[in-house]
Amino acid sequence: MNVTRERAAAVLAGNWLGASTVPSRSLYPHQWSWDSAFIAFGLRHLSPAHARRELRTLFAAQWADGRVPHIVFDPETPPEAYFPGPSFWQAGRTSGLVQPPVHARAALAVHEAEPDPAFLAELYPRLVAWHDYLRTSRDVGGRGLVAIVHPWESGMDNSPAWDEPLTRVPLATGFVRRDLQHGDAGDRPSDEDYGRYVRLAAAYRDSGYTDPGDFVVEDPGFNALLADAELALAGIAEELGLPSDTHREAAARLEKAMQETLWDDGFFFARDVRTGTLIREHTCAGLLPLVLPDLAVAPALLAAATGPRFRLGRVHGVPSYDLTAPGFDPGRYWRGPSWFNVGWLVRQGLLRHGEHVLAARLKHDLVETAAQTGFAEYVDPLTGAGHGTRSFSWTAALTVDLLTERTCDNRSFAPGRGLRHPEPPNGG
Ligand code: 2M8
Repeated sequence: MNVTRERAAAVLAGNWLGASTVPSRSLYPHQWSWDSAFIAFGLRHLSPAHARRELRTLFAAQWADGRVPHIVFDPETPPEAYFPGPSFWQAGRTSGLVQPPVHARAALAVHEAEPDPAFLAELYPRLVAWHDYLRTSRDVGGRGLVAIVHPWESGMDNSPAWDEPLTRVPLATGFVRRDLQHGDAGDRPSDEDYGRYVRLAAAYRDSGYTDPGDFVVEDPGFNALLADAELALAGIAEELGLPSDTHREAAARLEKAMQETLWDDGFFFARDVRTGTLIREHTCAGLLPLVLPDLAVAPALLAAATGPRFRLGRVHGVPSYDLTAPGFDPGRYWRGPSWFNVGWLVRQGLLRHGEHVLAARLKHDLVETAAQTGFAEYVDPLTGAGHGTRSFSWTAALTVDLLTERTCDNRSFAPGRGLRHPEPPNGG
């Protein structure tokens, strides 16, 4: 097996908790929602049973209202290992926020690696309920788009696009950040941002996780991934011999609403629902609609991706923020560095729009950079230097996916190192 693929597989084995994978043993010692989906894309090539187990564990924590929580806490990890932990959320063993819905695409991909209709049949109604929750409870703006109610829900926590809506949120004090014990402060969100995140999450919690509150934003990344997830759900329905039209129609409606509401001046921007205005920051979320194969504005969006703001193909990965903006910071979290999940998604988009040369260049860069940085959480787009934590699960998993073409190699996945349940029961 390729050495990089072997090293990536070892990272995943080391981060396997027994029924799911932690994004990082140190910085993120629980299960995260969209991380698990990206992890499943890699695990499916190494052990489809573990990939199925990863997604089943996440969906076992789904709420009755259909939401899939953004964190599922590991009961055996000490409470002080991560803040905010279960006692903050007061929601049993989960948080009450969500993350981008990449799970249907992951479930279909796992099935493609090793067909398992029973797995698809089990997940399908759960995925439908998840998407229904988003489409109904989260259409706060009433325009057919999903709104996020906390920066953490975007998965791009401290994106500069959230600065303006966050000014309405007062700062919380009196809590202890745990992340700074594991990460360089210059790579992480500022104390001020963190104070607002905590205040906002506490207010949502105190409303019983129902009142959207002060931060209500329609994010192009989140909505594009939901539209893509509806297309994946159509694929799952077809595999199960069920009608798929409703899912394709849902995807088309989302795409149309995004086009009418969030597209302006050659780019997709987030919309602040509370003020009704577009937030004119060019972030990588605005490139994610490229994953949609029928996107009418794809040529213009590709021009934005390869233009001076993102310089796709001429920098490392896909910068999380406009390279020409005064606030661009190559090392700080979602304010400039390139993240591997975004690069992997944009590559999918390039392939869907026939940009094979650029897709190949991006793939080569992602794999090389992941290997050279020890599977860093994110990298400086200008130098390729690693930032954040290392041995980061989705970096490793997506590297495995990029290095594998539809094969499964069970021998290459060998979790060990004090794991509680190394093998999934009943074949996962
Ligand atoms: C980061 O978010 C968490 C909060 O959810 C944090 O900063 O503590 C983000 O990069 C998010 O996208 C990711 O899912 C999570 C775990 O990797 O870390």
